[in-house]
Amino acid sequence: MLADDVERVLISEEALRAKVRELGARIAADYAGKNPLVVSVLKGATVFVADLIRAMDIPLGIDFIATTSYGNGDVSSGVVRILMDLESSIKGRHVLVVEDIVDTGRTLNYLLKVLSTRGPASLRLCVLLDKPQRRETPVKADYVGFEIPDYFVVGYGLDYAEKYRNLPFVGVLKPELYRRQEKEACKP
Ligand code: PRP
Ligand code: 7HP
Repeated sequence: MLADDVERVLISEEALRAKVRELGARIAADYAGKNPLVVSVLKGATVFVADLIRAMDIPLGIDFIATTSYGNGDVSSGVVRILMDLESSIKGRHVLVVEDIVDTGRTLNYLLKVLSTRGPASLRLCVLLDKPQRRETPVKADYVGFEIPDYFVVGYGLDYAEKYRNLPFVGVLKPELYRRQEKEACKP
């Protein structure tokens, strides 16, 4: 089973469900009458955003943008790129960027800068997980699900080498597996 690779569950399915419901209600109240555009950052945020928008009982639009910086491993390459851009214009729209995690801050610092140049009516950020100890570049999220310590976590959209995104909880991988996978990832 996929869950056997996890050393311990950091955030349970129940805790995720409760937090998403609470965030969705708060965000919906803040955006009432504004028809926001929810921008989901691929791929990690997909599971979170699918649950979050169903907890927001207001009219909204959704669009997707893909960035990459981590490649296949656990250490950021440091170079952020947009791999796939939004379909819609954000000019004059109330934009809410939804992301799974802010770690060093490089991805979101870059992405928010790019989006802010496109003339949105407002631009806010919602992240499920925040690892403040790892921050290298400033990023201020308007909505945060959970602050977590400096563990490499998987599940609920988050991957290690593209695996584990479909775990229904957020957990810490078994260290031996992590090391083995790192070696495997380094094989030519
Ligand atoms: C992950 C995550 C964030 C970013 C956070 O994306 O989804 O976008 O890393 O790290 P940072 O704060 O150090 O920049 P990744 O590039 O691994 O792509 P993915 O969402 O497709 O997994
Ligand atoms: C990116 C990322 N992906 C999965 N797990 C983590 O802990 C991560 N931090 N930054």
